[in-house]
Amino acid sequence: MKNLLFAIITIICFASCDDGDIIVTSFDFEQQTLERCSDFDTQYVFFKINPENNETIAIAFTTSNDIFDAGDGENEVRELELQLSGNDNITYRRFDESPTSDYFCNPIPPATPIVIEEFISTSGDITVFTEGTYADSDGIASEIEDPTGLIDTDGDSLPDIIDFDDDGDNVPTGQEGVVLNDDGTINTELTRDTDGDGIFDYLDNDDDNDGVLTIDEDTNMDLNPANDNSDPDNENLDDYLNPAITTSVNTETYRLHTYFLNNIIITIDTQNLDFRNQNGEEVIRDIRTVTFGTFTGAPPATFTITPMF
Ligand SMILES: [Ca+2]
Ligand SMILES: [Ca+2]
Ligand SMILES: [Ca+2]
Ligand SMILES: [Ca+2]
Repeated sequence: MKNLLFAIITIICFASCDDGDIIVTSFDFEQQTLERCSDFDTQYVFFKINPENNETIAIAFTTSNDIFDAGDGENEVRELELQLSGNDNITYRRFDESPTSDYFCNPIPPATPIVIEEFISTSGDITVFTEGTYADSDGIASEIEDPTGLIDTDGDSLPDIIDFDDDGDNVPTGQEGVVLNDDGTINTELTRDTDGDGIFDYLDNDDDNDGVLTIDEDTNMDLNPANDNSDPDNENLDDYLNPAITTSVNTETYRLHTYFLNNIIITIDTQNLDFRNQNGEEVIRDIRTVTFGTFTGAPPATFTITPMF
């Protein structure tokens, strides 16, 4: 990904200038932090403020895609190509004094500060790159759980690193007796293996090896086998951990799963911009691909899904 500044741009005057006049100006926001308004539905607004020159540049674009989701839970970079049009535009403004971020995050722009100069590009191509790190909340760090990121123990299409119920038995991994060493690796002595078959409970879909899958040892059928205790001699032992109880129901639904995208980085590239000033007399064209900015202020994104059984 290129990391160019935005941008030395040539103004070519029409009408108001003599033929052949070329004015070189600079929209230089390289040092400014990219900020974001979060109050809009499907329109995203990102902006930079240069308080020294009382100038700003903002991009607005609409997409039904959630740009804070890198994609399918496995690929950690996604490219989204969009085109500017109408209210989806890039606006450069110079003011009589520097605005604050409230200026952009208001559906109706405030009357002050006063706009002295404005250039808007309502055409051009933008590419939004979303990067991040997917993870679940099962207590095992992804690099420990599966450094390849490819293993899907229960075959529910969620890789183990984002699957909070790795064996698909409707008892979350975090409740299946995993014990970690100080370095985050799995303690093979203390991690629970109820039936002693060499498969830890969090990866074992028949934890007590009684021939009834844990997911089916759910007498009250609430998609939680960890609250069914029908053995009067072992009231504190869940049926799915009790080989003496083999009551079976037919469960064909996974419980709701949650995973996260952390360390989100949004990078916006632009190309083929075509700025016009208020009266349309000046045109600024920039066909190059340049980076509008990089945004790192997003909180982790949360995803919920019920995998197909
Ligand atoms: Ca899985
Ligand atoms: Ca997992
Ligand atoms: Ca299990
Ligand atoms: Ca049992």
